[in-house]
Amino acid sequence: MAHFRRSKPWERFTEADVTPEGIYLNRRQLIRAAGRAGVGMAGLMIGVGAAGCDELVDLDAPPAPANTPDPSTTGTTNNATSGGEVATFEDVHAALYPAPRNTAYTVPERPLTSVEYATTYNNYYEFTTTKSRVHTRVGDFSTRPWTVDIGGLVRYPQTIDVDTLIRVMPLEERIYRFRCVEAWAMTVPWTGFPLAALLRRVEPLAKGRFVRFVTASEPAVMPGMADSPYFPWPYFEGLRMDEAMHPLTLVTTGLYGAPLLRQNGAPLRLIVPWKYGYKSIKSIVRIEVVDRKPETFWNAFAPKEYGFYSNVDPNVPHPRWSQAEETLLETEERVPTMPYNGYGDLVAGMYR
Ligand SMILES: Nc1nc2c(c(=O)[nH]1)N[C@H]1C(S)=C(S)[C@@H](COP(=O)(O)O)O[C@H]1N2
Ligand SMILES: [Mo]
Repeated sequence: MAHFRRSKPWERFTEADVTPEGIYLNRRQLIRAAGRAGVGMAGLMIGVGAAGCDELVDLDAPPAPANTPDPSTTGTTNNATSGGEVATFEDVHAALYPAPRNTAYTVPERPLTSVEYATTYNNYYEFTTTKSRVHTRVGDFSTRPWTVDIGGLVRYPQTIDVDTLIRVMPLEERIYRFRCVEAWAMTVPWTGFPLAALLRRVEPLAKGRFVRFVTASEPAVMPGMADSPYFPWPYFEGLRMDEAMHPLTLVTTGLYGAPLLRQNGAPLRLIVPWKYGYKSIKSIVRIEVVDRKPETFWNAFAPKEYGFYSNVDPNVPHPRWSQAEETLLETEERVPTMPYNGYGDLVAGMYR
């Protein structure tokens, strides 16, 4: 990421560091949102003008697909504008979505799974093990304010406010296949940024060989934690450094052109599309660079059933069921499972 000023420390990753790389890509949305909300552009446009900002086009891009506003984000404000104007982060988010689509990542052979299915059929055991009920149980879980700790073996460990992060990182939209180990699959557009872009900013040290991730642990508002006390809470996951740095590995902030809903892992989750879905950890509060292969939630719980790498593989059955086929959510079509979930061209080289 040559455009990051790497000589400057992570401590600059603040409001004042909302630089063109984070903003100018989304300028048309910013302008639209400013018009809607009556927000002055001066503050939102901090930093713009320095680079690549000469084309004011496409002001009338189509609106985002319908999505339900997330009441957990209501009412909090931030200082995204200057001159006494205060935008809520909802305004800021409205300005960031939909993010520009990266057409390098599309799924031509499968239908998109509707937002209704993707937001009402969920795995999120902190809330319940019943997929169709997760979205009814997230009501007391607040995703603001929210900070993410990024540390371990990095040069610039940092605790960062999620809204600062979302504004600074280069958001884009990608359509990915998503394959749960339970043999259902969906295809949806995620919004996010490559984990590599974030890791480069904190500069992993040479001895950092793996990255571990931890989910929020709020038993008072996550009823599934008490319902299933035999799980090794909080949820935690890990990737090898090359997997973490792979361009497919997306820190995800949105789904279907809108901020993530809580049932999908708001405010921030991982998407690792060539691995079984449980690697795609939700509501991340900590990212840590470590020197040894970290333990993972599902491997700790059932080591014979869930490994660390968990790459999608039709030829390796789960001990209790086949992985040769999968069922597409919504259409219920049965299709053959693809090695690496169809991303073998891009990732198989990491496993030779
Ligand atoms: N913290 C946390 N992350 C999680 C899970 C979970 O239970 N808790 N479930 C995983 C599993 S098994 C899957 S298939 C996906 C489901 O993501 P979705 O509900 O957005 O489809 O989230 C993954 N991330
Ligand atoms: Mo899953």
